[in-house]
Amino acid sequence: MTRTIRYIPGRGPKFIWGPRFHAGIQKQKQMEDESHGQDFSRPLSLRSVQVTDDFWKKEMELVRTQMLPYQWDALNDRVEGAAPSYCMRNFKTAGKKNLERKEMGDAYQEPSYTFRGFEALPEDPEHLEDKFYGFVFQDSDFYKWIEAVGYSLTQHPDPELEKTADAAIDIVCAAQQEDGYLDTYYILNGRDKIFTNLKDHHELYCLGHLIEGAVAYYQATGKDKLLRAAMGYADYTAAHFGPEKGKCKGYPGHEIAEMALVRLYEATGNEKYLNLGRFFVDERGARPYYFDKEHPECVKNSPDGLRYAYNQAHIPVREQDEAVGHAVRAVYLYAGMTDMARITQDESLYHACEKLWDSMVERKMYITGGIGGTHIGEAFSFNYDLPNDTAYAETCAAIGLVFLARRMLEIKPVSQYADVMERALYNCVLSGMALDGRSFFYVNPLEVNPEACRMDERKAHVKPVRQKWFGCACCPPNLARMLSSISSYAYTETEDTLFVHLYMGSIIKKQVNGKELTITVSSKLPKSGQVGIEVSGESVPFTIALRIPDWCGEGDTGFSIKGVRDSECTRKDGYLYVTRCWQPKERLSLKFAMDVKIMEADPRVREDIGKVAVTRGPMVYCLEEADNGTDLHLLTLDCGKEAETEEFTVAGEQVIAVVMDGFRQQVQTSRKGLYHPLKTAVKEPVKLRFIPYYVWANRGENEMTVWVRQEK
Ligand code: FUB
Ligand code: ZN
Repeated sequence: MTRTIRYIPGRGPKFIWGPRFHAGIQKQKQMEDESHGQDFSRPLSLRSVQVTDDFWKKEMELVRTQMLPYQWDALNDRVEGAAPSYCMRNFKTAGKKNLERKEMGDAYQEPSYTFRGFEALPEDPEHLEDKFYGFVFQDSDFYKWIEAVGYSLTQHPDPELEKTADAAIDIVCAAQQEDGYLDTYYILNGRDKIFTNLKDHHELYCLGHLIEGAVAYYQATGKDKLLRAAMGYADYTAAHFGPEKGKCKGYPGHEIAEMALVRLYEATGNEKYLNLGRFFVDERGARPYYFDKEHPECVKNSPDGLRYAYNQAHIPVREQDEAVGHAVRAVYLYAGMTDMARITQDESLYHACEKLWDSMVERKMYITGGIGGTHIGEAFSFNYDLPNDTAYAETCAAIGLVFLARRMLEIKPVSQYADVMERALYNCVLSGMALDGRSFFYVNPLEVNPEACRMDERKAHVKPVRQKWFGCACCPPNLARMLSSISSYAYTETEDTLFVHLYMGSIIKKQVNGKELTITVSSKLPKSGQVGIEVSGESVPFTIALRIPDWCGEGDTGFSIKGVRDSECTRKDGYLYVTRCWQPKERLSLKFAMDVKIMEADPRVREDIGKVAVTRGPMVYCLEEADNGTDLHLLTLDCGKEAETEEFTVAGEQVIAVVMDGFRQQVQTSRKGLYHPLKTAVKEPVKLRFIPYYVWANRGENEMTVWVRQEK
């Protein structure tokens, strides 16, 4: 029998800053040891979750079998027809120079700094010199790749891949300088100018990615060579930056070091790293602006208060309440702020994160979970400015939004964070790669006319087909690390509670009061909304907190659960907390309604007025030319008619398509001239076939649109 639970509000985990609020780090550390996990949940370690899910396991296998080998080739410039990376080449060249320095001793001539532009390309690609090539942050592509390798190895040991990774780590470590410094752009172009252009160059960004990759690889394999390299570079950086007299008061122009340093602190217990991360967070936006010293030209060209908004450094972070500037930088910063708020119990920092979150998701986010409305500066635009055909919606920005959402959930489990996380994952993030894992989108538009991409410079950033690689290849390895660690976004835990944020088939090991439990989750998402949960192991009371997704609707028809008593359930902030002494073989069955929903945007989104989008469960749908013919702008959707769903195959991927009635306006070629007195349009009834957004552009170049005009 299916029954709906009576929910008792007000239960669930405490969310208190409590006496720990504002405690110094020393004190906080001690308190954390005493009560860590009581208030805040943490992601499950990848080792304790085995993903079995039909949908997500397939993505993880795609990373392992296709993306990692393919990307390794790309990093070594071995993909025919793809933009060269030069990433591993730069490390090798830096290692070679290191060796020469050792052999030559005092006779070695250090290069004095020469600027080589963001994308230093060889004059003669056939004969490369021992120089740095590519974007200044090219090192980070390897760091993201090794991070993905680490995650993948925890789920699927692969001695061959590990051997390749170990050899690659040797190459990278050979490039490290004796003092710990490690950034091939400056090692090869001249170390005399290191840390002199924090605003635009990416030494601290590369440090952040090095840390993330090194910790992941260490946690996967127990091998600490890269971790020691990362600590060496972090130590070097900590000796250079900080509040102490005589130290540099700069901070990263492109954020990520903030969250990485928290991670390094958590992995090593060394507070030096936490202090450095906190310094970077606290110093950002302080007056006088640090970047003014580096860039006097900026002082003349833009007013105080707007200056450095691109880098989120226009005002101190605790005063920021609008998401501005470069979207990836922004969400990486906010994720780091959230980590820092959690670990240092900093309530004012957390409240800034809440405001920035609201600014993004209520006024600046696409329905696909994409962020960044303008390609100018790869940035957030003003409120409600969400153009579909010139969208930026960079893959990395959606990934960063997922980072932030999970961190907000750790502090306070409120389902809206998971709703957005899920929206971004199933839509904008997955659209960033082809179904075969071998080509990628950097920009994820919601409307594409391939001719416009070719003919109109304003849309030149929008590609109608995915690319094999990019000179600036931040997105592809970011996808690899996100997908191979997907379970750490699905679940977080406190000592006695398992939070299920995303429904994903998995086998989870969890310790409760020293007893090991196995929780088995089965899920049919995104095809249908059936979920099953079983617990086995010793009988011990604990809580499973189940997110009730925003898309399923309320009441009996939206969500039902079998296998629990009312008295075992409470509901808070969009989660159903089921607390009981779980008996072996007891099964919880959940059913979330997955009706097709016709969505409209807030009328302040000018681009979408009069238009609708089709969604089903977490999936956003789109029309593609391959199914609906050309000139998609001539189509209207009859929203009054029932939607049908059917199994459909797109380039080998089984999906649920939505079929609805609509019309195609006829072009009256007999009418001369561009403009005419208004006449009732001539329309022909048509069936519209919508496919999930993430599978678009897998059948060659063609038109696509998410938003479709509503039939009057
Ligand atoms: O600057 C490093 C990365 O390159 C950014 O995160 C992306 O937006 C791209 O510009
Ligand atoms: Zn990117």
